Amino acid sequence: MANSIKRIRTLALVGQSGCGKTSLAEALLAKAGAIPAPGSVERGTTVTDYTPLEKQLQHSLKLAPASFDYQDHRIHLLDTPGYPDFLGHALPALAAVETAAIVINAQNGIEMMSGRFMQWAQKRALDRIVIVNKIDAENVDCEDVLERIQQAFGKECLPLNLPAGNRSKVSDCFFAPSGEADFSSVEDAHQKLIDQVVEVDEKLMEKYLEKGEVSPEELHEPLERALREGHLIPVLFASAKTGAGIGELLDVIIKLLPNPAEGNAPVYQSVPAGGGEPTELQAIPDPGRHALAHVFKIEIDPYIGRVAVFRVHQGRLTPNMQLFIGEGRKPIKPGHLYMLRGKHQTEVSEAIPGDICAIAKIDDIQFDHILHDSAADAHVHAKPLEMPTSVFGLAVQPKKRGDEQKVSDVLHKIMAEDPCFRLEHNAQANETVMRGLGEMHLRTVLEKMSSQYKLELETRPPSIPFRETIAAKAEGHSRHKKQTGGAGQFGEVYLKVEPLPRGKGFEFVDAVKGGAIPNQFIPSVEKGVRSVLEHGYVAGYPLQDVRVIVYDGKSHPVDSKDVAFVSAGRKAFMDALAKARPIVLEPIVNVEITAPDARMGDIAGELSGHRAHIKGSDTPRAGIVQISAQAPLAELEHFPARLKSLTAGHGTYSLEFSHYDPAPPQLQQKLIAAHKPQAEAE
Ligand SMILES: Nc1nc2c(ncn2[C@@H]2O[C@H](COP(=O)(O)OP(=O)(O)O)[C@@H](O)[C@H]2O)c(=O)[nH]1
Ligand SMILES: [Mg+2]
Repeated sequence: MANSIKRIRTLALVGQSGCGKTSLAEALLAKAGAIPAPGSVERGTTVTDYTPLEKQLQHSLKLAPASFDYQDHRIHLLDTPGYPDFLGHALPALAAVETAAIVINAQNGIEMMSGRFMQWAQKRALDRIVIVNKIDAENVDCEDVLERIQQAFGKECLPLNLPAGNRSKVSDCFFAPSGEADFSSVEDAHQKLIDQVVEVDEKLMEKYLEKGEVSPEELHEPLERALREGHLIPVLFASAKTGAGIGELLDVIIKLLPNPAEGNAPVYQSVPAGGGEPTELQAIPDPGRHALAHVFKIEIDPYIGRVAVFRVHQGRLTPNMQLFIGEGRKPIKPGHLYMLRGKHQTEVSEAIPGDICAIAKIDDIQFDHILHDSAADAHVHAKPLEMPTSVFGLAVQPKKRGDEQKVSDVLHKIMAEDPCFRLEHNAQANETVMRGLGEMHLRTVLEKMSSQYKLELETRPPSIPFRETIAAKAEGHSRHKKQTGGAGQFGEVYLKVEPLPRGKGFEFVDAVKGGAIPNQFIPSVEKGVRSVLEHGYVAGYPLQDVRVIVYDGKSHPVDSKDVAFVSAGRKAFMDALAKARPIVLEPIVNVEITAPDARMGDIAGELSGHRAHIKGSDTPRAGIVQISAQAPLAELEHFPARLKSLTAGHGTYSLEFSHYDPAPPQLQQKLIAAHKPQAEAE
């Protein structure tokens, strides 16, 4: 058992689907003796693809920790899904580890997700290694793959070992560089590694230049620094299938990869109680301090209930301590702490910095929560995980009447597990919309509903989330006066409206001088103004990117009341909107398409027929084209079906919200006209 943080290693396996992450996890677990033999993705016998749906679909759908011991070290390995649709389950892994291992499929070379994970890991200042897997496969050219890696990710990508014996094993280039290699030479690769590492340490560099060699001990600290600074990105060759390079990979993990004290410490933020700018806060990997742990995964198992998986960054967690959940004041007692290996749980007596563990059955713990043991840390938050926006939507409705509550419960469970899955209720259209990253994401949710919970849903494209804004400045005025027998109502408001830059939302400015509207009525005016926002002015859509400046008005010593100013505020705002050239905005999305390159022309034609604008295309590998485009979401309703038929099912795509743009005049008129009869009926 590793009782010291120096003997802990944390590592996330990330990369394109199918590159072999789950199989690598099997190979590592088996080599370390944690399981008797590697399981197989095809047979559904792997440790990390343990859910029924993963076994059925034969690919990973969620993040899965696999913790195991190897030579007196504890390794916390995180397996992640590789499809862009499941990024909500993959990106959180990067918040829990010192090292990101970007896995590359030797058959395919660099794929779309390889590059994206490389960037995300760099942004979070993680140490990075590249694992080239499947070196055993037919027609693999490892030399070419290495060249492509260096072209794409830089010359700091240097091999720590090289394929040998016609790709049946690997030869070490760092510790004992003496073997043969299929290409290049072990000595040459060794030289390049040392040259690269000593560059970060001037003194060592001098010594090296003088004496021509340095000892492995002297290299340790500079190597850690080179990894931390991204000055060295080791490349390792392996085959999860034959086991080539797996023992070597384990050795590199314990000998060279950083322990939790050696990586770049994660950045937390302390957000002041009343709101305001957060201050940065460095967690200190010391078991003697206050405890800080970050919940990066929630899983709701139909039998076990809620399991919260966290990474300890500071202090020590024990089963019987009092823990606070984020800003909550009510302490909890974990009761049991578990270390996970897929669905297998092992009870442990403590968790120290670097450990990845779980607590079960505490329903208040949510994704991204901080667990801590000091009221002083109530305002500590994790540095935000930048997640892609979920724009792909489906309006859903249970097939069976009476299932509404059950469906809603299950959808909320799925939402608790997946930060990229959202539910919206569109009151205008009276529809429940689920939103995700792509078609596959939502189809998987539907399959899970059906297979695990026996709930069937009807789906249709959702209404498009149009918005309204104004295109000009204008003034508005309203006087609310009522004299009905006894007490009267009086309030008068003058205001101006101005367009704000796109995406700025709404601003209310109180510029009233000399108490023309008494202070206590300003919130009423604001309430009246805000009451217009939800349903907009011309077409019934939420209004945004508008500033309202209330600058004058009148009150009455007896008759002025809240209701009078709410009403005057609302009407003055409507008066201004009528003159401020109100327009409808439509959502524009980034579309990334991967398809056989022979279909490029058809896809481009399909896109430009729908007001899309093609930004670029790329050929990541022979026969495959990647197209980036921007398109109005309103035009993409039939795109999934079209792409499927154009590519015989081989095309994939993902959507990402970009921005709002004014809708073209014809569409504006259509939407306004569709709203009119309703408005008149009100
Ligand atoms: N030939 C060969 N096939 C592999 C290797 N590793 C994984 N595979 C196969 O590649 C496919 C995808 O593997 P999987 O581990 O699910 O990839 P993941 O999506 O990255 O988790 C499966 O059919 C595996 O059996 C390998 O080293 N060599
Ligand atoms: Mg997998």
